[in-house]
Amino acid sequence: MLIKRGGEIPEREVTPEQLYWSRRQFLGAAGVAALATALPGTLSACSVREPPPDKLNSWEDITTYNNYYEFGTDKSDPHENAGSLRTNPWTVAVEGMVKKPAVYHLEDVVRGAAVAQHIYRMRCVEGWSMVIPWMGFPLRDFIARVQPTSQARYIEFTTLFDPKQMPGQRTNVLDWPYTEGLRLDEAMHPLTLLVTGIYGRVLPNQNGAPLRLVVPWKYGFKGIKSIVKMRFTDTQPATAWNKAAPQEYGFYANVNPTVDHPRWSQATERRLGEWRRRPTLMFNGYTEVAPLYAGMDLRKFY
Ligand SMILES: Nc1nc2c(c(=O)[nH]1)N[C@H]1C(S)=C(S)[C@@H](COP(=O)(O)O)O[C@H]1N2
Ligand SMILES: [Mo]
Repeated sequence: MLIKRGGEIPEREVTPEQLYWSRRQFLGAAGVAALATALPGTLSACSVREPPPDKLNSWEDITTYNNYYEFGTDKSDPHENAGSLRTNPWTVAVEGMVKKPAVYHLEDVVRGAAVAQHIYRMRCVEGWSMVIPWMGFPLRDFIARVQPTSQARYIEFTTLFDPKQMPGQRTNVLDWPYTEGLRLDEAMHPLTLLVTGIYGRVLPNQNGAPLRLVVPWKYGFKGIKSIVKMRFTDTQPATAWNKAAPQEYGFYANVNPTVDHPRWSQATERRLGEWRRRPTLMFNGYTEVAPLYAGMDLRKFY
């Protein structure tokens, strides 16, 4: 629960982002850190970074305009339907080419992790984008704990499969369970996060509670939600969207304004809350990842 302090607006009267900014303003970084330690759930630390160049999207935008096909295919469906997901208790199975394979309790995955705020631009292949203050920690820290063997080259991630909790899984809109994959060096990049929260709050179910992936230089669909398994392998894993429409969704899915999706140009995007389209940036602006793809033809490896 949030701590009430004298002189502050009661929590129920403000939106989370107003609360967030007012607390930042009045409490300063030390106060925000103290607040973070008082929050429930998985948040264990908080650091405040430089203000982002772009305005943050609102809590409302971030939590009501979602893609999460396990809860329906409309943008409003996850917000309406994801309440049926039980996120506690939760386990993550680590399998394959690792020295420490195990079924880890979520508390174990997050315990000791450097959970901090990371403000990232996010872009969906459908042509919309948002700026989101994620709470999470580098995936590489968890990878270091489970110790991949020298043969491991990829990680396959899997979302929960439970049609009782996930009504979309009673339809065949995708081949369930949803899976995604990263090359190990992409997974080890410091920008790649395991995320547990937004705006200093526990992640809402529709955004992938209790644990999801965020890879800001790739299209949104790589950011698999509600992860129950990570399998280390030497073979490029199949991914849900690649299986559904291989000519539309490749394994790499790097944000690239010069390579169009067959149905949507990738040259520009519409930031939620804005009307004029803005140009899409190579790697979504995260050009420090370019060395990961040195020498690769990104038209072929889309
Ligand atoms: N399990 C699962 N993960 C998923 C999806 C999904 O349908 N199922 N949709 C993806 C797509 S297409 C996008 S754009 C992002 C959206 O994340 P957000 O709703 O938190 O913005 O989640 C991705 N992760
Ligand atoms: Mo997406």
